[in-house]
Amino acid sequence: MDESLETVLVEFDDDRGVGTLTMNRPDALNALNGQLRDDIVAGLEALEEETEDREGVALRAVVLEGAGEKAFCAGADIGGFSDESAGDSSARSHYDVIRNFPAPVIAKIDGYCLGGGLETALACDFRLASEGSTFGFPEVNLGILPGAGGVQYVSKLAGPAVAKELAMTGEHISAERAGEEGIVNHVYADDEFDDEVDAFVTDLAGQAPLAIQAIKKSADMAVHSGLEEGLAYDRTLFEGLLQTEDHAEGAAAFAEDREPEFEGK
Ligand code: CO8
Repeated sequence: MDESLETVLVEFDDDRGVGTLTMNRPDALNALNGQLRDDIVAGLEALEEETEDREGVALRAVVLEGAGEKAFCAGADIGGFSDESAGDSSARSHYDVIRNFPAPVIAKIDGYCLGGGLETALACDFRLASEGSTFGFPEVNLGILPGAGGVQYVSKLAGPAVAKELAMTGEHISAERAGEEGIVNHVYADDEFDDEVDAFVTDLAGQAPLAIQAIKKSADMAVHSGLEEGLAYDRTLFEGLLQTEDHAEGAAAFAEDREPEFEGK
């Protein structure tokens, strides 16, 4: 599969079951206009459609990246977001679609990751950054706050003091600092970035897919539930996974001292 939407390139790697969406407005540092937001949703739907008729879980992970050398995404398109946001409230937001997507979504961040771009990365399951990347919430300079939950997310990941510092000053922070604060999972040297991300994604895509889906749900549940409710939810997920062929395969592979081959069944 190799599909081009107006502002997003969509690829699917059959061997690993890995989809890649490339936000493709490099001249505007991949700023989010309405078209790009719609195309991210359409790209994720296209990956699901491409893989849904295959047996088991064929789509194991999705990488979201930005085209060009300078940015993952420089936030909402400043030229148009005041007009667009008003009429847009009933559309499924790309943030929600990423959050609820069954396969894990990995933000591959190489360059500026600002405003709505950082919120897009925060909606993903993982954030992997090159060391030259920078992060920030410049919304305050426009007299607004991050409108898609950025302060909430950073408060949970790094604490309210860091969230306030980022959102109230509008200053950019380095990838190293973002890593120290837990806003990104890993920071890699620029010249090793592609290989390291590839290795991370390949490992993730090789894990038992139904377990990965359940873990995504469990971790997201933990963010908005009490412990008792979360533990009960995990027990239900666990009992379901015990019945899967992937679990039988994992146990057999362990007993036979070989690598498991998971099919998502
Ligand atoms: N929107 C539109 N165009 C942009 C954006 C943007 N956010 N960022 C950069 N560009 C364009 C520039 O206008 C420029 O275009 P051109 O070449 O035609 O002049 C091109 O990208 C390259 O940018 P620069 O020349 O400025 O590159 P620099 O390396 O000098 O600077 C920066 C890079 C620091 C990233 C700088 O471009 C900048 O500060 N950009 C604005 C960043 C910003 O403020 N983003 C936040 C926007 S607000 C937001 O995201 C709110 C989300 C709320 C969601 C609400 C939903 C309802």
